[in-house]
Amino acid sequence: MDPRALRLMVVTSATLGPAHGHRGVVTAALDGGATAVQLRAPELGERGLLRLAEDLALLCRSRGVLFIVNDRLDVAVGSGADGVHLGQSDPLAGSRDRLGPDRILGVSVSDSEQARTAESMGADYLGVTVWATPTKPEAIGCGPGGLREICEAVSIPVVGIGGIDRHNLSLVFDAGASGIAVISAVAGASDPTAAARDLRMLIDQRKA
Ligand code: TZP
Repeated sequence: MDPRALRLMVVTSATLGPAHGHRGVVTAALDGGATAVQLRAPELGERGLLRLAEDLALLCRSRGVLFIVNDRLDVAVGSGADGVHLGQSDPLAGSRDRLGPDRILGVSVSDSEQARTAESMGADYLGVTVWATPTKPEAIGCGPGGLREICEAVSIPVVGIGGIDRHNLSLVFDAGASGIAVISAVAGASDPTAAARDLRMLIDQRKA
């Protein structure tokens, strides 16, 4: 896949900070120049999630921005999303077949071995927790050094996540990542559109 589509992935939260709601976060992300949006709504049941994902898939498509559903492969396929992001506890075997060849498969990994396995099972990109974050306390960060090892182990794009903001994003790109995924830095901002625009500008400056 084109790694440029992963430069700035905004992950939604309905509860963080000022709580703009999933749609509010997505609208702000699109207006602020996010290149990808990931719907992460563990609080929603199947029907509510599907309805929201259908709405957001159309919205993102109309703006030419990648739309990924977290965890729920069935919802990703049923809603017309561009892809799904799975964790290590989600069943990876068979996911590529169920998604079909055109949808994007993202997989969270925390070391080089998991990274190579995910790549061999058809992942299009990898997500790596770089720093510990209150947003997902159970996620263990591997630091910029661990991220670099993973980036060097695979040939698919890698996205850093976890505690990333305007002050530390350069360390993530220095380690070889193609992009960053953020929750607090956009969804938790008082002005999420301005926050996304700021991150996008900093990333583009680096990549120029
Ligand atoms: N996966 C690993 S860390 C994380 C997820 C979903 C949360 C990232 O949130 P934040 O607020 O950008 O640190």
